[in-house]
Amino acid sequence: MNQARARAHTNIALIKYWGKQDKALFLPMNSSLSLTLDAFYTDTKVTLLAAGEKDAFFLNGQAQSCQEIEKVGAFLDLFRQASGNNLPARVESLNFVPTAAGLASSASAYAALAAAANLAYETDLTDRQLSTFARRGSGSASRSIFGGFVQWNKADTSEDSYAQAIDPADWDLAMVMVVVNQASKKISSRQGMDHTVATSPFYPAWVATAQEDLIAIRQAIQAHDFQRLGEITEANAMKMHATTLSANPPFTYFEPMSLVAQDLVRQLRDKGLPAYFTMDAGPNVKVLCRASQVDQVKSFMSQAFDPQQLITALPGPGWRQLDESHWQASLQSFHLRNAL
Ligand code: 2P0
Repeated sequence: MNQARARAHTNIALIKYWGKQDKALFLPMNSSLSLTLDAFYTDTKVTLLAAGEKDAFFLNGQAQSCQEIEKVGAFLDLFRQASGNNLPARVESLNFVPTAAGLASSASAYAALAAAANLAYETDLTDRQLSTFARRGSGSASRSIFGGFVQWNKADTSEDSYAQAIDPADWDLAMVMVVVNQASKKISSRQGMDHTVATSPFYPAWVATAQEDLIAIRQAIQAHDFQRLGEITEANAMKMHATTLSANPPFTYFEPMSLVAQDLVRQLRDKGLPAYFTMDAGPNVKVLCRASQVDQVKSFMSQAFDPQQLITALPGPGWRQLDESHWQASLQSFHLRNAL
């Protein structure tokens, strides 16, 4: 029986992926760059079934709907085609991305599924190829194959649009998630980016300048220049959000408390503490700061946010294989966490 398990961590983009040039292949309009985080991850087990059985999908111990099984099945088809092994599979996933964190889990979910499927179907992909497969589930999943700072390249062909590790990010960095609202977003990132590409007159400027931002942030990372890293991160996020405000009809992911969090981060800087924010397709604010200053950042943000709304994450690793004893430990800790 072919069976494999893998873990992949989530990531937050500092240079955002925002818009697709090919929706079917998930080819992005611009290259992006992210930081993989240690605190949030997905563990996935893929077990090949006998011919004639049907794909099955369990998320957090719950059997999923036909629609979800079809989505996972379509993703597994990539591995079935590549391996020539057409057997169906049972997929079990445990999401250690707490709902309370209000973070999307599609990046870690598809990266873990791709990594486990690659082992179970014996596709023998390199990590670079694996990132192109993960991308076909969700664009940002391409980046979760790797740890630290990761770049995902824009390209015109599927095999060339891969992610690659840039820097292990082992230099006094952290992210504090400010959970403004944990409800799921009204406009998904997929809908939001498509609508923006189609209607915002600012969109061409986004594409043109994202490349400049990418080059500049690569230099800041290489020089371990935290201030530049933060400035580029914050400006790039605001530029992405400006394209939503200029879409037709316009929309925004900002909520009143998102603006409060942004303002507190600016005040921190005015006080001489380097901290910068970014936001994705939702209202939560992620504060990039020095790991050694997390306590000060949290204490300052606690003027407006409860302690449980402030979650710390450090740079995290790329995907890794889990053995059955790890999987069992993972199941136990999942149930323990949810029993509390
Ligand atoms: C990012 N986001 O670079 C950007 C910034 C949200 C805002 O990647 O349609 O779930 O599945 O490729 O990867 C979230 O979008 O979108 C995302 P699909 P995905 O992190």
